[in-house]
Amino acid sequence: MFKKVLIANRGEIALRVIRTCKEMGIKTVAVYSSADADSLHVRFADEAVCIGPAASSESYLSIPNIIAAAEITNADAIHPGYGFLSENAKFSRICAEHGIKFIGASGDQIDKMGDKATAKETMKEAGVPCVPGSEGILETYEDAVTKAREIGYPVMIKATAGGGGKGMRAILEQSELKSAWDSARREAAAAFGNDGMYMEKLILEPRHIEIQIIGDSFGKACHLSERDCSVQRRHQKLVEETPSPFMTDKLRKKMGEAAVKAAEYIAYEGAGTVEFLVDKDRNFYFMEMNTRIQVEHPITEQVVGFDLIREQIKVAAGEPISGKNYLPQMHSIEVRINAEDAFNEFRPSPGMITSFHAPGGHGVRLDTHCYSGYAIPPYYDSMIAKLIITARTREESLDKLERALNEFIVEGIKTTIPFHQQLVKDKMFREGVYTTKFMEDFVLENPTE
Ligand code: MV4
Repeated sequence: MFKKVLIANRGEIALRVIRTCKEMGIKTVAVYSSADADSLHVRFADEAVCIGPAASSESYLSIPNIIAAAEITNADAIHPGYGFLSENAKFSRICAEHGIKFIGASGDQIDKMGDKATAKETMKEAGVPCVPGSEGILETYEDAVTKAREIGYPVMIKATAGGGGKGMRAILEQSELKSAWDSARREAAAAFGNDGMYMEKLILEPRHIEIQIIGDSFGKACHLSERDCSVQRRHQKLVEETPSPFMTDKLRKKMGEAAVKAAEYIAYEGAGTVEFLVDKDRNFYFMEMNTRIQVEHPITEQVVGFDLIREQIKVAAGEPISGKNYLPQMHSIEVRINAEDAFNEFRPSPGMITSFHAPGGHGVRLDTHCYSGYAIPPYYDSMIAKLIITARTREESLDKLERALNEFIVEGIKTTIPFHQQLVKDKMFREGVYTTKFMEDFVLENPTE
């Protein structure tokens, strides 16, 4: 087992990893930017190294600075958390070259899944269901016209370097294709320096349902059931729950088997997520694979009963997995609390938290790095807490969520708590009949108007 793990991240996930390391008797090294000197991850780690100024590009994204911190402190592994360098193939390879275990995917696996057209081809080879569409990249606009006719409108074009909706366009009829093609390519070139595009049949009002998997260094993988992440706004997840209200035992078995097949085909090592689009008839299609621990991993931990960070560390250290799959024994829901003004387009609201009271009680877990007197820096993402509720049924979870939100006090900044308080009372949400289109139709009432 590792003796010392460096956590190449900040915020709640850095704390989350430190906690598990402590329970496992592993020493921890925090790294921090000058904007995070007062952060709890710095306080709670055994050692802390300042790796640069506030700008992420010169601190949390600086490979030389992080490797230097690991070498100085003699860390034998690096946990990257999510975001930042967690899906950076170059960083994974550089860690390996320095004899530091990267607790995550190999450079080759990250490369394979990071290029979406390649990922899709690989999954098709593995026998995982994919949306009908182009085989690989479309070379010219004329190729796109031909392919769209062949697939049949409506279609979607996607940037191969994309993800998170950038460089992606829905096209309902041929008259829209030219301008969509040009603007998506331009957007992809500017955002990723890669304007490669591929095409798929458009799935109307899909659900976003993902399967958590874990693979070991012996080529064996298992799944830990699904998370429904359909409640999103501009490709930012707001709420995740498991089991999905749309799931059936039969569909879970099929999607779970497909996700395990995907992982074993590439001999995936570590925790990963296979994302699927699910249509109204419960057909499911591979969308993307995330080669990292995700923000929403706690709901899975709550319903299967174990610590995913511990499992990540164990497989990274060469331990085998048990080999069986895990089904949800409870219901769990996570709401992301962001320092944002929900009544003003979810505009970021950084600044000093003057008062902070965490909700508690049975079935309530709060993963956060915040406290009264903590100043949220403006340089990083706006998530300040994850409220994770667990109960025997969805109904009990939602009642408990409503109760917990009502006792959650954050003063000094705007948060998305008021949004969640309205969401939890929404009829459609309560009934569990929501798709990725849900937030487009959701009307938030502004109590001050
Ligand atoms: C789609 C789709 C419909 N049909 N692909 C959005 C992010 C990117 N990773 C893939 N996305 C989509 N791909 C086909 N063929 C609809 C979406 C989509 C979406 C997917 C998951 C969650 C939220 C979404 C919001 C808008 C569009």
